[in-house]
Amino acid sequence: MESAEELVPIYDSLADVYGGGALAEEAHFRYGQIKSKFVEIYGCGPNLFARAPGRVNLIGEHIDYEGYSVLPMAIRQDTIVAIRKHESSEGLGQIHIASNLPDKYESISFSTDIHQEIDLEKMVWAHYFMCGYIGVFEYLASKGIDAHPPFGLDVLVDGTVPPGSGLSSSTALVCSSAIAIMAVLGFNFPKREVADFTCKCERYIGTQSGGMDQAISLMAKMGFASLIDFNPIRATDVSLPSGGSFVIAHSLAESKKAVTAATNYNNRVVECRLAAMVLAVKLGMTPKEAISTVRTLSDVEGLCVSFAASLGSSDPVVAVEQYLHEEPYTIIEIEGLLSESLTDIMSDSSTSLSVLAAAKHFKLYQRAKHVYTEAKRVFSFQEIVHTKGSEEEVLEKLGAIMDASHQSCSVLYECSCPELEELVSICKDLGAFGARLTGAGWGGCTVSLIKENDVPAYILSLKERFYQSRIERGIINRNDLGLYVFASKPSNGASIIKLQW
Ligand code: NG1
Repeated sequence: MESAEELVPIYDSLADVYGGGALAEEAHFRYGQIKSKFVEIYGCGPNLFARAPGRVNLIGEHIDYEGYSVLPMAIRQDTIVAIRKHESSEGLGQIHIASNLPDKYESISFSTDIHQEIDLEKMVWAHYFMCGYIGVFEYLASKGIDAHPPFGLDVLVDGTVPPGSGLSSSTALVCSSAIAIMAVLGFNFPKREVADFTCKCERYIGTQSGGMDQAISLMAKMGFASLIDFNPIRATDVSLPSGGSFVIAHSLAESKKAVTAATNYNNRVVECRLAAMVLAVKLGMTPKEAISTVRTLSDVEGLCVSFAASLGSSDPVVAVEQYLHEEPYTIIEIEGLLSESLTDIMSDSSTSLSVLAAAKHFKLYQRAKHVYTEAKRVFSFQEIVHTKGSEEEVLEKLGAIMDASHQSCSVLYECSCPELEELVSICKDLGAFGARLTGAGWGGCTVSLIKENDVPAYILSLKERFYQSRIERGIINRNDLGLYVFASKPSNGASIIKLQW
């Protein structure tokens, strides 16, 4: 169990972060290059580095924002932020942010105003850094710490988590930025609290995200996946099944979560909230009570389970099947059930109002059924990992849960896309025990479970069956294939790095 008060670790050796041998050497080379680039841009070296990993979610999709536990692991791909705080003699200055890929991610400057708002109309990549910046100062203020004046910063970002891949490149950037800012101001805080405030501040980008990505990025331990619980955030180590390996493969469809939030990600958050309120009313709450007390499906699980118990079951889905209908709900129907207009109910959230403006109807039955069944799959997965069956038997059972999760994401939650469907079906054809989309979906990656010894042959076949035609069509470069399909061991969580060169 992760200690609640464990601070973000500070390392002076890259072997502590990445493991020893060739991995540490490779990291040394990378950090050396970042430092040289920093000097080239800003004329002197950074004060420190911070890094935060991406993650792959093994099971538990689209349920973190409903308050349910999830089971991800950190991957070796990460984002590094090199940072220097301006001296007081340099005046209050500005925040200068550059990247290792200047052609794709242009340099940009922001004011040091700690109350500035993110301009959602003009999205730029460095807004994720600014989410972290605003988040740190809000957190400091909540603790009664006055960190004024906010000195200018020079920043260089180097990332290896593929963007729009469902591997949480956005969170790797927000978390590494927040930690770098915190550290360069001379602070360190418990990982759990950093996970909590980075989850809140990433929402300034316009998505109503749950807390899975920030929690695993901060609290991951090398060699383990984690069961992440919420309210309060907790991480429990989960050993992965022996003999199995998780292979991550990109569908090459980019998942633009922030841009499509009103119709995709935030739409699902709103649909779940509506489903929860309608269930609450059907199960006996007054509309007023439901509107003021119910936000998520976990808030009404108790009511659903009590209803199920009256029919001899303990499954909340029984209530969903009884009280929600499969045909999509119109706004008028839901307003009739809740006796209030949806725009009034959601008036405290501009991103929810954007969902209402974009939506024609709401699939409450399907979304609620996905959430309750997926929440159960997380615990079944964790239980099976800990059982003592034969290696093959354990992998088969885990694979079946992953397949069921994909089916539910695809059919009930509708967060898949043709490229993900094609890739999942190829993974299954090639003998994966299980294969599913991972992360938000609507593009991005799949994760599949296969025998460890079969990894090289499996990846080779995936290349032939899925990627070869895309290489021929010029969609990707053959030399970049390693970025799109790889097996990953669970890596370390975020850290502050102070190197003696
Ligand atoms: P990705 O795939 O990284 O965009 C998103 C959310 C998670 C979770 C998953 C779906 C963010 C930062 N992350 O992840 O909280 O809801 O989708 O399970 O929004």
